[in-house]
Amino acid sequence: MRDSLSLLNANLSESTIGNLYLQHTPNWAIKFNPGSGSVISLTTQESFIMQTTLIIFKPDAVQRGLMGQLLARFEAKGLQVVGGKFMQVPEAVAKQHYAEHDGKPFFPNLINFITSTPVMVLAIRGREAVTVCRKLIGSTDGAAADPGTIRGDFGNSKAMNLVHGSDSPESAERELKIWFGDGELADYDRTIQSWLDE
Ligand code: RTP
Ligand code: MG
Repeated sequence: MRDSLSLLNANLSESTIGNLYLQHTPNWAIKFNPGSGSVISLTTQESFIMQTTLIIFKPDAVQRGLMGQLLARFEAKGLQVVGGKFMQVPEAVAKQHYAEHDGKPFFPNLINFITSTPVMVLAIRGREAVTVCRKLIGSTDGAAADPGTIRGDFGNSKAMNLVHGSDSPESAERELKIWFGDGELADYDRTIQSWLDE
């Protein structure tokens, strides 16, 4: 193991997953317990693509009293809430968030909708969280969304589709900066983490 570790020493970078500390190269991750310093595993990096994504429970979810049921789906999947705020969305923030849709016919209605009632904004972290959350949410139009997804199970509308989720890691990075300031995301350990991300 020592030889392997010294071979990997060049290009090491550091990150954490819950209570586990990682050093990794683009191809390999060394996972060890920071308390004892003991190595837990040496695995390919693909297993450990941790991401944080932006989720919004939209006004229809708030009005319909669905926030608890929706959050339960993300928690049941093993994802970690690392940020949250319940807020009335300023028009400027709505326009910044949905800037890619500016000029489309549905844009004015979208801005009216998202600013009509407070929303719950969440930062959700986990392995492949961007893609995983988009799958949990389902396709844009509730009428077309698969049963088992949030939009497939709770709605039948394209405009009022309950939940927003970032559509790529780049979007997640951009959107998280819009909704959360420095220090507003919480890095904390979950003792259950090692049972969830193997
Ligand atoms: P979101 O950004 O809210 O997670 O939704 P999405 O990726 O599934 O869909 P997107 O194409 O980004 O559209 C953003 C939101 O605009 C509303 N919309 N209305 N009437 C229409 O044709 C139409 N198309 C989109 C939806 O509320 C959609 O979620
Ligand atoms: Mg979108």
